[in-house]
Amino acid sequence: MAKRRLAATPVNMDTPHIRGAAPTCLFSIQPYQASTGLDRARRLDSAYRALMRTLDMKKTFVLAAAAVVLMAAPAMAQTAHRTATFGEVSLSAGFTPDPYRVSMTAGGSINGARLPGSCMGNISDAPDFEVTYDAGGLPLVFRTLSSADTTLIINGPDGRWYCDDDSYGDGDAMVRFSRPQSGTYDIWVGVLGDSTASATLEVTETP
Ligand SMILES: [Ca+2]
Repeated sequence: MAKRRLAATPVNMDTPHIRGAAPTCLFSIQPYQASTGLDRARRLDSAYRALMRTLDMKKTFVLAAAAVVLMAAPAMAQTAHRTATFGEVSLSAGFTPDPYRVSMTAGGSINGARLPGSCMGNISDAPDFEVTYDAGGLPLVFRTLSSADTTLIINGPDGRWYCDDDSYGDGDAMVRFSRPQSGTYDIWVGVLGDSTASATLEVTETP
């Protein structure tokens, strides 16, 4: 009679027979779970150590890659992605006030003639200024104002170099983009004769 009741009600947890069986059942499961937990902990620890080793390798690789870039930088010079010394601005077509003016100490110890095209003037490694421009139907013009003989060296959104010496008169430079592209313009204001000079960069859409 008792055997039949047990066999007939195996899923009823309130049945005294099942409650009585529970400790045996738990006893057989607990060591297994403890063992699985330990194994899992060991596996996790092992995986963690492997991950740390991988990260260390990657860190070493990244540091090595960075060292190569640092070594390459002086030879390339004028790397347009470097942070501009005198700041950056985002301008959209029709911006005000126009002209947008930036005061700076122009020039540097690098001869701009090393760049492609007819660039000239002493410049720095990092750009002097960076303009991110959202183009419309207007031209985009960069020009310098200085008592010194200044030049302009610009790396456009197309990656090309645009240079000028005296187009704005009195030794000042001007580069005009009739149909400017949207994107980043990295600008160096060069100096002829001296290594550095006080200068103002003007960004304007007025021809
Ligand atoms: Ca000039």
